[in-house]
Amino acid sequence: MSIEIPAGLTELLQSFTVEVLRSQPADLLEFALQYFTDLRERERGKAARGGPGYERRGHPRGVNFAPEEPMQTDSENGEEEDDDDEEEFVAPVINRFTRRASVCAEAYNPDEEEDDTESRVIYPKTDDQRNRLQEACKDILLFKSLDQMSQVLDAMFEKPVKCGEHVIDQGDDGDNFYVIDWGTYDICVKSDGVGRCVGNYDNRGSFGELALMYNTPRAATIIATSLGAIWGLDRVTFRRIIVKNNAKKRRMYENFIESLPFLKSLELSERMKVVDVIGTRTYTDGEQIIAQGDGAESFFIVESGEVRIVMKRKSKTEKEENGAVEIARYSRGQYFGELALVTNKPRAASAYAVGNVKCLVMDVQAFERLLGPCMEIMKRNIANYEEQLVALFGTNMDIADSSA
Ligand code: 1OR
Ligand code: 1OR
Repeated sequence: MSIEIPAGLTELLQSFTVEVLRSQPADLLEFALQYFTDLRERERGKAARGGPGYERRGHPRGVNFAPEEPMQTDSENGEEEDDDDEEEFVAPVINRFTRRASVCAEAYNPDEEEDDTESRVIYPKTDDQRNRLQEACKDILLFKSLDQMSQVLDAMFEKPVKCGEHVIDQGDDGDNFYVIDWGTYDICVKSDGVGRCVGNYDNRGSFGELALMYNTPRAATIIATSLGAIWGLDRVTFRRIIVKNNAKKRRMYENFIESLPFLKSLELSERMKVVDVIGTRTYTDGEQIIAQGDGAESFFIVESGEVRIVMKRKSKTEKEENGAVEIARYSRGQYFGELALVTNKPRAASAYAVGNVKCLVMDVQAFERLLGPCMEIMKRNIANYEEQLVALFGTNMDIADSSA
């Protein structure tokens, strides 16, 4: 006598098991009760709304669990938005390398895009992978102040990279956003048929957000210059979480960014792109924000609080330091950390928080890509530094050598 396994049972139990392993509940029975109650509620809700995702797919709700594949629901099916539907449980599976049929420079309107209700991708991870992923993501500006960070981490998958591999090719459709775990990568841009390397990543950072944010072809080619590994985040999850968060950021920062005199050479749309790529960092009283002599990766705008800029000088003949001098103080709306990015030299001074400080932060690639039109204003200011340097330290040494 053979026992027939009811359709959907395996998937149902697998998705439940995955949620248990992911959530590690203290009370399994209570969790199971909640899980299946939620599931039933959602099924009823879907049925009441016409349930487009499921009917079209023609399979029972549940997970096609395969360790190598993500578990995901279809989010591009035109369902209603539902920001609060955080606990969606999973269903099958798209190929993460599936490319969009076409792209164009669509208007930026996340509210019309992928919804929240059916988009959960989960790549199971070992403890080691999760730790490495968390470390790699902790300074990623696009991930700052996200409510759904655990969903982002769940959805990321590891991808080993060979030296010489093109991780992204300029002109392609955007499939994934990438965070660097380790390895070095060149950024190459081709224009008028001539390709050139315009920058690089050294064991940290992220790339591949532009094509996903703006539905445009890839703007650059990213080539691994060593062995390495990266973490990918699929386009659908990226748009569902990051692009939606960007809409919130635009609402929060639009007026502030509009009010900044040093950005006034930018078009409105360019200023909004600045908002899209910034992250916020907070500091407590006395905390160091920048260390003189360090390599530079970021540019800062003070949102609240006060920042002290302090410079140590060593005389050219003696090796001792001449002591630290406070050279500037910045408050809301003022920027710092541009000098090292413009001159490609180490940080010329240190920056410390006075009281609690919140800064908007932009990475060097975004700074170079977006703030070109503001360079005149910044360079004029840098010329002022030179004059002040002479006045303060009685030297006309190159300002960017001040860490020497
Ligand atoms: P994407 O989805 O367009 C290529 O795929 C990625 O390269 C892009 O997202 C960015 O994440 C990353 N211009 C364009 N893309 C850049 C640049 C860049 N830097 C990094 N990416 N720059 C201007 C070049 C004229 C900045 C160079 C430092
Ligand atoms: P950074 O990337 O070199 C330190 O990191 C930042 O301190 C620097 O960019 C500027 O944004 C900021 N000379 C050099 N850097 C200064 C100065 C400065 N003031 C602020 N920064 N001078 C002060 C002029 C009032 C001249 C030196 C005496």
